Amino acid sequence: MYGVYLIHVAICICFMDGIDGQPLYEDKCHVDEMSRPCNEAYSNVCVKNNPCDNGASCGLTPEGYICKCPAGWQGDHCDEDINKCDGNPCKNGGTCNNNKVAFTCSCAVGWTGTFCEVESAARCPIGWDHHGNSCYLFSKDTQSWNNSSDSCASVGASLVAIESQTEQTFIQNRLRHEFASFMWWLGGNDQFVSTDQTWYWVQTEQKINSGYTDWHRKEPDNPGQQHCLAMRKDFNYQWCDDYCPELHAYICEMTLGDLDFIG
Ligand SMILES: [Ca+2]
Ligand SMILES: [Ca+2]
Repeated sequence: MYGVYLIHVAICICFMDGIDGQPLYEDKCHVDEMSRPCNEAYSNVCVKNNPCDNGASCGLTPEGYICKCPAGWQGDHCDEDINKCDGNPCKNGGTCNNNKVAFTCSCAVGWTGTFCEVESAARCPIGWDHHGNSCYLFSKDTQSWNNSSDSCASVGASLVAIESQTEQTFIQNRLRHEFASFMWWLGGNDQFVSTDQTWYWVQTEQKINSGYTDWHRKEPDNPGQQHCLAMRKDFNYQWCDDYCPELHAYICEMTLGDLDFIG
């Protein structure tokens, strides 16, 4: 029996070599004429009563067996799931999902790639126009300024704030070529912050006359009465004040950073 034991030990060390990158049994031991006892031991320990979970390799050792774990698993029996999301490998606000073999990243809008490290082109919702860092919706209906503002808010936007010549030019071109409405509400109001008739963009809460403006030369012409900002076709879509209850078309704007709801 002693002799058999020694043979067993020698061959089973051979199996240990096997689990370090080599096929377990065949390559290392099939030429060994004394391999049969170990072959039987392997069959009993690693095949009939396989102690290794999750597809791990099983090998014999002088002390018994050893499991070599596949990626994503750890522990003596490879039954402990390694948290692949430790330290959050997902960048730019991505969410890590700890799957069985590896992790995956659910990327925030505007990012893609395994680690959300690649910037992707953000998209505007269908029916909206993209310009610069914003999406624009040109209404097909007419409403009061307040209801127009509510309509924009209901789709996650606000009445447009025109803050540069390029934005004004973009909107003018769209209105000239594709829309018939005579007047359009913009997101300006001179009763928004206080009643002192200072014009503000409601979207940004910035003073309109401190930044870019494109007032028509005769406007605003009714301070104290016309509290809402609009653009008129016969003014070449320059700006004017108007009575807020008037029914006009309107333009909604949302910035691409607000597009959280688009997957
Ligand atoms: Ca804007
Ligand atoms: Ca006016």
